Amino acid sequence: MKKLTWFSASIILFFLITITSCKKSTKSAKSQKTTENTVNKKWWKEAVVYQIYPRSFQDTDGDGIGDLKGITSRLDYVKSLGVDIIWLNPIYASPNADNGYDISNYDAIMKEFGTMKDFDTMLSEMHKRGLKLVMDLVVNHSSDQHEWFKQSRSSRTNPYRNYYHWWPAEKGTPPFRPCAFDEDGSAWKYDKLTNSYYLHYFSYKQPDLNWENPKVRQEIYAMMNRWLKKGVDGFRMDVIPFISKDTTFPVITKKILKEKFNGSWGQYFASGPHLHEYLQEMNKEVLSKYDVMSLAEGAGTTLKTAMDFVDPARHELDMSYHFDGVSLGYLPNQFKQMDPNGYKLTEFKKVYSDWDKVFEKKGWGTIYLGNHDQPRMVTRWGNDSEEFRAISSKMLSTFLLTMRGTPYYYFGDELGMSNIKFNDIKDYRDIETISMYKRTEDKGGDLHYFLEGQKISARDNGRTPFQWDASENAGFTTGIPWIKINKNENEINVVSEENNPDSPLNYFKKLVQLRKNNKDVLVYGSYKLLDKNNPNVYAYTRTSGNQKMLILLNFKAIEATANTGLDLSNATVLLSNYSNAKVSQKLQPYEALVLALK
Ligand code: TEU
Repeated sequence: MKKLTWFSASIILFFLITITSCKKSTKSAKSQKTTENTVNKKWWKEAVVYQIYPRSFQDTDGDGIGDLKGITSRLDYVKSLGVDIIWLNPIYASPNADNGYDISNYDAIMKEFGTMKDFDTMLSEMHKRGLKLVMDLVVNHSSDQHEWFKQSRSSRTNPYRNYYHWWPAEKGTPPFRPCAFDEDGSAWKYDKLTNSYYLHYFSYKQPDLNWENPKVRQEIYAMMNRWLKKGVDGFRMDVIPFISKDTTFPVITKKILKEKFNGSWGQYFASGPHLHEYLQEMNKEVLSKYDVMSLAEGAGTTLKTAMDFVDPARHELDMSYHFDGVSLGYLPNQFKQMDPNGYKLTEFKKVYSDWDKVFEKKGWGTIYLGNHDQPRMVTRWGNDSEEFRAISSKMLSTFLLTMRGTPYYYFGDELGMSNIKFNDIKDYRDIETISMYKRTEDKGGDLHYFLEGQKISARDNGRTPFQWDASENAGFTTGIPWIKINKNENEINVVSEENNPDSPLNYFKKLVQLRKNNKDVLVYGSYKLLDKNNPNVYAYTRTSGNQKMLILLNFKAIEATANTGLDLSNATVLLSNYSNAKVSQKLQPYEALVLALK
C-alpha cells in the first residue's frame, strides 16, 4: 500500500512537473510571439479581397456600361485568381453624379446595371463558387434625388426635414465647411425654396444625412438588415467616420483646425461627437446578428484613432483602411499634384510599418495600393514604362500579398493595367477632376500643369474598362464605352496573359496561393522592418513560431542591395518576379524575392 502510494505520488508529481513545464514553455512561446496577432482567427482576415468597379468590368447589353450580368458571366475568371471576397462599388439606383456614390434608392439596382433579379442571380452564382460579396454602403450622404431629400427640401415642416442638416438663412451665413467636389469649395448649398442652406461634404448633389436623428439611423439599419437577409456577406462603409456632426456647427478657425485637427478637415469631419456611439448601435442592431465582415473607409482616421473603430472589445467594425500611404508624394496645397521627385521609399516604409504596429496585438489592418479613388498602382508606385511595367507591377503585388492585414486588390492590377493619361479634359468623366479643372480655370491657374498632374493622380485612370482581350473595346463592350479604353489593351489583357506563364496575371495567382498555403506566417505572423534607411529596398520578415520568411523588394529601376544583417546561407527562394532569381541581397531592378529562412 505504502509502495503504491509512493508510486502514485511520484506519478502525480511527474505529471505536475510536466504540466507546469509545459505551461511554462507555452507561456514563453507566447511571450516570444507577442507580435503575432493570432487571437481570433477569422475568414475575413485570411481572405484576399478583389474589388470590382462594376461600371467598367463587363458590359452585356451594348450600352457601354458594365452590368451585373457581366459580372456574373465573368465569375469563373474571378474564381481562377484564387481570391475569396468580391467588393463591388455601389450598384444601387443613382443619378450618377459621382458614379453611384449618390444613391437615390437604397433598395433598388441602378438601371444601367440591371435588375434585382440579376442581382439575386449574381449573388447565388458567387456563393456557388465559394465567393463572398461585400457591398458598398454609402450612408454619410444620399443623392439629392432620394425621396427623403426631395421631401426634406420641400418645406421646413415636412416630416423628413430633419433627415438632413439645414441652416436657416435668417441665422446668417453658416460657418465655413469645405466640400470635396464643388467649384465654390463650400459644403453649404443655399436652397431658395425654404431660404436655408443644406450641408454636403462632397457635391451639392450628395446631401449629408442627419445621423443625429434616430429615425434616420433606424431607416439605415433596417435597410442594412434587408441586404444582409438577402445573403450579402458584409459592407465596405463609405466615409463612415464622417457620419456624426456637431449640430451647433461652431466656427472653425484655421487656428482651431491646426491645433485640434492637425490642419486636416478630414480629421475634423471624423471627430463627430457621437460617431462611436452610432457605430456601436449599428453593430448591435445589425452587424452582430450575422457572420459578416465590415470595413470602414477610414477617411480622416489616424494612427491614434484607428483602433477605436476595430477593437473587438468595442463592438464596432472589423477593419478600416487608412489614407496615409496613398497620400504620400503630393505637393502641398495643390490639386493632387505629384512631387516631381516622386515619393520617398523610406517614408513609404514608415507609414506601412507604423500602421502594422497599430494592429500588432488586436484589431486588424488592411493593405491596398489602388482602388477606384486612386490611379493605377503600377503608374503611381511602380514604373509603367515598357521596360519595367510588368516587373514592377509584380513587385507591388508581392508587397500587397506578403504584408499582414487583409489585402484589398483592385481589379486590373493583376494584369498590370496602367494609367490612361488623358490629354484632354473632355475625356474625363470624374466629378472630382472636372470640378478641380473648373476651379483652376476660375482662379486663372495653369491648366496645362493641372492636366499633366492628373495624368498621374486622377481617379479616372483607375476606372477605365477592364481589358479582357485584344479585340475592339478589349472585350468589354460592343457599344461605345462610357470612358475610353487604354490603348495598351492589345498587350495587356486576360487572354494574352493567361497564355503567358511569366505574365503579371499568372504571377498574381502564384502569390495568392503562397499566402493561402502559409497562413500562419503570411496572414498572422509578426512583421519586422529591416534595413529601414535603405532608400531603394523594402525588406521585412514575417515570422510565426519557427517559420520565417524574408521579403526583399527593390522599388527602383536600378540594381540595389539590401543590408538585412541576416544569414542567408540556408535560405531558399519561394517566389520571385525574375526567373533567374537566386538567394542574394543584391537585387535586380524592381526585383521581388520571397525567401524561406531556416
Ligand atoms: O471617398 C471618400 C474620400 O475620402 C474621397 O474624398 C477620396 O479621398 C477622394 O476620392 C480621393 O480623390 C469615398 C468614395 O470612395 C469616393 O469614390 C466618393 O467619391 C466619395 O466617398 C463620396 O461618396
